[in-house]
Amino acid sequence: MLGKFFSSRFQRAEKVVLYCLCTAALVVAGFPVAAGAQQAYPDIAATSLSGPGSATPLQAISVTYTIRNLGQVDAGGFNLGFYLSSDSAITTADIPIGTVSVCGLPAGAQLTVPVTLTIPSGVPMGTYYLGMAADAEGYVAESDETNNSLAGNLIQIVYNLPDLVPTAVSTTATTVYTGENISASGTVVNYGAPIPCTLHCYTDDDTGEQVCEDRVAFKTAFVLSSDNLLTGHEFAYFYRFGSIAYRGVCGLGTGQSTAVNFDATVNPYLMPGDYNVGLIVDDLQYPMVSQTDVSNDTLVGNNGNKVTVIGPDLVMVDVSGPESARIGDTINVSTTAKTLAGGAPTSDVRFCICTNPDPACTADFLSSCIRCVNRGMSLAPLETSSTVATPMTIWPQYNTLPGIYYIKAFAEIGFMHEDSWFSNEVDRSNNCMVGNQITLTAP
Ligand SMILES: [Ca+2]
Ligand SMILES: [Ca+2]
Ligand SMILES: [Ca+2]
Repeated sequence: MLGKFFSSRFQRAEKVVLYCLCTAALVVAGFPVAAGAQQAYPDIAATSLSGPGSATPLQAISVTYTIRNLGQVDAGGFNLGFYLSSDSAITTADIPIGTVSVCGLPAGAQLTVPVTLTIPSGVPMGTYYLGMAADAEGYVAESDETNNSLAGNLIQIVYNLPDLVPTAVSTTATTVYTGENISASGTVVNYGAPIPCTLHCYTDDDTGEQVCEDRVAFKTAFVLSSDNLLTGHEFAYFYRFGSIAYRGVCGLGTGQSTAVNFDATVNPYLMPGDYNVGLIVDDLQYPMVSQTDVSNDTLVGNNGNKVTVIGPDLVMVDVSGPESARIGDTINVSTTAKTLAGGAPTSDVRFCICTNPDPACTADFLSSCIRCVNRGMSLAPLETSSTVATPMTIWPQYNTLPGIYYIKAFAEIGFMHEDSWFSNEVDRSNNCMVGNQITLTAP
């Protein structure tokens, strides 16, 4: 009995064999059914089962079995399930490895047809009973329900390589802002061959002493995913923009599990929306461990609960500079901005001297400007204000005339990726500000 954990765990790995065996395929055997017996019900009985003595995960195995109808009444359709069990009592809580649908079994008939089953990945290394159970769902009312399951020969599940499987991932966070921290935890199991933990030793440049630390055998990664499919995409995305949380693991023995805890920063450029939490073992693109199965390296968890990510909204609060300057002078201008929602650690501020005082934050806000400089600005999530001051030279450009100008500032959050501009800001209409007038005089 391996319990419900394994039963649900292997549900997706179960290879359901759906073909129907009808009367033409039956071998009606001459075993005796007592004449005049009073059985008014069918009686399906599992009478023999055999398969190979060993197998590896994902291997197809050939299994031979016999079921009989010992009753005097024909049995209707039912399912025949095959299992791996740690003991000789075969139940549906064991690890399912396949199902055969049987259309029906006439009274006195027996069915002997070899079936090919696939050992699912993630079955812990070890020795199991090959098992079968007929009509576990109880479609057929029988005179004897106790003879429907049978343990066959022992089968050893062997691994030549490790098989890492994420088995849990969750967070208590329900809403997070971009740039904010999110904690999560997960569990990783190695069902396959052991991964040894080795030491990495080096000489500390500062102290000259030898330092030894655990060598990372593989990495685990916590991700937020907009869908249920964790692919290399998320991994590459977080790699590139640096907000994935990794956790290195030194080694993991056969059947061992390890907890991995993450303190992650939500990518400041993540698009607002609802996300699933996901756990990835090893690196999907640059794996550190050779495994028997990499198709089970990802898990979407949190019991279906999503995390709502709220994007940034940068708001200009102030912009100012001197009220007069000579063309060619260096002046100092400054601006203050804050975020009303998520963080914006790397926004860009553009300071300009412009002729048009129009404050409307539209595409041509800066079109009348004679001189601009860009500066980076960092903003933490929520209500944090940050001031950036920068010197700016009013170069005597050929068309710069003395007169009245306006100091303007425009900030934006986003990034360039493959020649396209991406911004996750909720509202960009409040990113512009017109400051004081500045009177420029001839150089
Ligand atoms: Ca029976
Ligand atoms: Ca794996
Ligand atoms: Ca904004």
